[in-house]
Amino acid sequence: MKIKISDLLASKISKVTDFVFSGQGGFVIHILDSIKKIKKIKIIPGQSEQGCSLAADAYSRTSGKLGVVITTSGPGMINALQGLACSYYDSIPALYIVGAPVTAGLKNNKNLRQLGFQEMEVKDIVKSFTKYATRITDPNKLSYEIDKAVHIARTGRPGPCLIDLTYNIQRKKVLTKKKEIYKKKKKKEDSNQLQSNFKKACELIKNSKKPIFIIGSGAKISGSVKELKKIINKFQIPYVPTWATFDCFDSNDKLNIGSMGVYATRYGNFSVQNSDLLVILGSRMGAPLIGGNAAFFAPNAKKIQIDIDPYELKEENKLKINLKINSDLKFFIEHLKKERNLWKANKLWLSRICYLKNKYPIVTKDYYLQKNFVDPYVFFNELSKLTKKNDIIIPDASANLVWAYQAYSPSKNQKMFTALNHSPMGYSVAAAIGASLASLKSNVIAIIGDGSMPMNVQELENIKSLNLPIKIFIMNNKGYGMIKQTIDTWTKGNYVGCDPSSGLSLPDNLKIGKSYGIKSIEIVDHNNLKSNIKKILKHKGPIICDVKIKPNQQMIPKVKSGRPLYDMLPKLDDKEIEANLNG
Ligand SMILES: Cc1ncc(C[n+]2csc(CCOP(=O)(O)OP(=O)(O)O)c2C)c(N)n1
Repeated sequence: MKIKISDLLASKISKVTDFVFSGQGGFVIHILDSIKKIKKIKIIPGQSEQGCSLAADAYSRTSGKLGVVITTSGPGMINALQGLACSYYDSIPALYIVGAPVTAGLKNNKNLRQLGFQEMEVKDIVKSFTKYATRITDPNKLSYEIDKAVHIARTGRPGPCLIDLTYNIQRKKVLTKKKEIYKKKKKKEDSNQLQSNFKKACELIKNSKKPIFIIGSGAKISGSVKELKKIINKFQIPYVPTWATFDCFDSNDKLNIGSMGVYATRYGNFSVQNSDLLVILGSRMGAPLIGGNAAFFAPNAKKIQIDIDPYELKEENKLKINLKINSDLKFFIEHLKKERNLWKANKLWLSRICYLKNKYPIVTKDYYLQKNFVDPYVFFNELSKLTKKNDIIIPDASANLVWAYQAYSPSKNQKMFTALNHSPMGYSVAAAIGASLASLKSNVIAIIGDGSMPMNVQELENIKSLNLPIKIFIMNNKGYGMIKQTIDTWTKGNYVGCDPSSGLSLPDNLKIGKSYGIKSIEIVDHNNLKSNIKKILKHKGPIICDVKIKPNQQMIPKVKSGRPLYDMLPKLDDKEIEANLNG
C-alpha cells in the first residue's frame, strides 16, 4: 500500500497534538491540505508566523502536548524564529515543519546565495537553538525523522526540533512497508556513581543547620513537584521557587521563602545569603538569580547542584559547586523519598525566615494611598485576590513582568509563566492564544507593557475571531519603564527611543482595541480598582484594559548593580543589613 508523504506527516502530527499553528505559503499547501482532512486537528492560522510560534510555545507549556508550527521557507520561517528561541531557551518541546523549495531548487554550492525562490539554509540558521534540525529529501526517511524529532523534543532536557521538508517530497507517495523505523535509544545511567552522589548529598543535608532547596524548572519538567512537596513538608525544609516554578507553590506556605534574585524580595535574598547549604534542583542559576558577581552569592553556603544537562554542570565561570550530580531530578527525588531522617528541622532557622518575610513585605499599606495613577504592586496584589481557580497568568517582558512576579500570589491551581530566558516583547498576547486553546474554560490573563503591546498587536484579530476568554492588561507607563530605570542608573537619564520625549511614539490602546472589535476600558487610579478588575474578569470573551501607571514607576526592591543580593535599592541602613545577615 502507498501513502502520500503529506498524509503520513499529518497522521504523525495527529498523535502528538490537537492544534497546529500555521502560516500559509506555496511550499506548505500539501501539508496543510492533509492536516485539514484530519478532523481531530484544528489549524490556527496566525496573523504572523511570529504569533504562531509564540502561541505554539504557550500551548505546549499549558497542555503538555507538543506545540506544532508549520511555516513556509524564507520569510515565514524567519518570522517564526522568535517562538522557536523561546522554546529552546526554556526547554519547551515543540515541532517545527518548514516547507522548503523543490529538491532541484536547492543549491549544491555553499558559496551560491540562493538557487530556488525563498530557498534558505534553515538548518544552519536554527542550529544553535534547536535540539535537532534536519532537511528531508528522501521520502522513505520521513516516518523515521518525524518519530526521531518528536522523541528528541520530549525526552531528556526538552526543546524544539525542526524538519525542513522539500516541496516535491511532500507530494510523493511511499510504500508503507518501505518506511524506515526509528528505534528509541535508552540512555544508560551509571547507577553506582549516582547512588554514591545521592548519598553524599543526603549527608550534607543532614549535617546542615540552614539548608534551602532552590527549585528550578527541572522540577516541573521532570514531573517531580508533587513528590518534592511531600519531602519538603515531611522534613520542614525551606525552599525558594525560581520564577519557573513560582506557580507550583503557595506563597503563604511558611516554608516558601519567596523569590530570590536581582528583581525579587528582600526576604528571599537575605535568607539565601544566610544559608549554609543550597540544594539546587534543576536550575541554571543565571545572573538574574544570583546577581552580577557570583563570588558574592551565598558565600557561606555549600552548594549541591542536580541537573540533567551535563553542560549546565560544566559551566565553571559562575558558582563554585561542591557536589555536582548529573541526573534526571526524578531519580534524586526517588532517593530522597526513601530517607527516614533527611533533616531535623531547625526551628531557629525557620523562624528567622518567617521574621524576614514579615519584616519586608513587597506590598505596603502606603502604596494604597497613591492618589493618581495605579500602583502596580497594589494592582497585582488585588488581581491575585480576584482571579479564579485554574486561571492562567502570562506576564510579558520588562518591568510589568517583575511587578507581576514580585506581587502576584498564584493559588487555586493557577498557572503562571512567560518566556523567562528569551523574553521577547509581545510574547504574552500571542502566547495567550495557545494557552487559551489548551484550556478553554479558564481565563487567560496577559500582562503587557504599553511599549511591548505593538510587537504582536496583529494577533488581537485572532483573539477576537476565536472569541477567546483572554483579558489583556496593558501596564501603561508611557514608554519603556525598565529601560528608563536602567538608563537612569548608567547614562544619567539620557533617554533614547524609550518614551515620547526621546522619539518613541506609542499608539492609543483604546482606539486599537476598538478597531479590532474588542471591548476596551481603562483604569486610571485606585478608585474602583477592585470593581473594575472584577468586571473585566467576569466579561465573557476577550477584553483589553489600559492601566495607567506613573511614567517613572520603579521596580522595588532591586539589587544594586554588581552588588550582593542583600544590597537592594532603596538602600537599607548598613546596621540593619548586618543584623539581617547574622541570623
Ligand atoms: C523583541 C524585543 N526587543 C527588545 C527587547 C529589549 N527590551 C526589553 S524590555 C524593553 C522595553 C519594554 O517596555 P514596556 O513593554 O513598555 O514595559 P515596561 O518596562 O514599561 O513595563 C525592551 C526594549 C526585548 N526584550 N524584546
